[in-house]
Amino acid sequence: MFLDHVTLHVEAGHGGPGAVSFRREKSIEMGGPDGGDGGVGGSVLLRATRTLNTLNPFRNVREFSAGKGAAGEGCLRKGKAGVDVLLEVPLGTVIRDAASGELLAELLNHGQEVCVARGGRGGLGNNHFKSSTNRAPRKAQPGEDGEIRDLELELKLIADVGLVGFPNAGKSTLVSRVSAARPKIADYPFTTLEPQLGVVSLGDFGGDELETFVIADIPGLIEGAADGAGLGIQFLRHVERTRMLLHLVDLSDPVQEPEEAVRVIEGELQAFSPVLAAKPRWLVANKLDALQDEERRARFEALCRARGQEPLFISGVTGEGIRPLVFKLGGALAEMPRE
Ligand SMILES: Nc1nc2c(ncn2[C@@H]2O[C@H](COP(=O)(O)OP(=O)(O)OP(=O)(O)O)[C@@H](O)[C@H]2O)c(=O)[nH]1
Ligand SMILES: [Mg+2]
Repeated sequence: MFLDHVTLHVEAGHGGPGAVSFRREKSIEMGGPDGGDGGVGGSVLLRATRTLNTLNPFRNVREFSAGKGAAGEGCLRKGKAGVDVLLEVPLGTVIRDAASGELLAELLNHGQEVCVARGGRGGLGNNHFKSSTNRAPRKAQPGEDGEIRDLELELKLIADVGLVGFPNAGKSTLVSRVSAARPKIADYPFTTLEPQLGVVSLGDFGGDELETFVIADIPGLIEGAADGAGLGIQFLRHVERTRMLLHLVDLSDPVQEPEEAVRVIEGELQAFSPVLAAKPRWLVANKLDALQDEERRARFEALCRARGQEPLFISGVTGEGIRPLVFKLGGALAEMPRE
């Protein structure tokens, strides 16, 4: 399974101590104070990146410490800042303080960054402590502690691909084939009552392991769903932010014609939101293994060609056509902008 929740321990770096030092010049045996300040400690930062879809990078390592600030030196030289720790997390990561539950950030955009543990300030060097009464202060500050905290990271996945279709079209079967998600599958309509997400890794299909996308399984739609028939269309909001839709058509259905399936689902999508209906949407014919009527295949092909789409045939049960579909999706998503 993929990791969508993790607790991390982060420690920012201690600030470096300020220096106690005095100027040395040829003519003066002991000049004024010139101790530089300590360097600031390194911070721990989280940055959202679109190249991740899970919190799996934190499976084994969950403790991170940033570098200490260096001590200040003579001649007013400031100590070097400690090295920051920058951790990459997927888009949709919600970050809370584990102790207080306080929401620290929700990282939604690529490159968005948040500092979760600030490095300690460097101590002031003795140069800051001279006064009219004390021209040779031997005092300098120690550096301050860096912040230390436990963080709760929770991933609210943003699906890339939404699955739509009639009940029983095989949406959940497909999701269980391509991801580690295990939605309930049964031969009656409305088996799926709540949206479920699965992470698809191209690595599982012989491709690049780092290439992943998220697929959303939602309940089936029927004619009149917009008016409340079946489970209605409210759950379509869960695929509103996806980048594209797959419309699964059961090609083995002896009653439902493919043209009809397309017309009904398109109508319901349109009724929910024209924006959703305008998203890129591919027709995918499922249950190829159980296809009785070869004429259906030809009609489905014609439907696809009329839309300028390559016909896609799969069987969620035998796995036929699934691997090419996954690669085709991966390739298309790589070209599509994210919101
Ligand atoms: N023969 C065959 N049966 C399939 C295939 N894919 C799914 N099924 C069967 O179709 C039935 C419905 O599958 P689900 O995956 O639950 O369908 P769904 O679209 O998620 O249905 P809802 O959740 O009710 O909307 C199950 O009995 C599956 O075993 C396929 O490729 N071939
Ligand atoms: Mg289902």
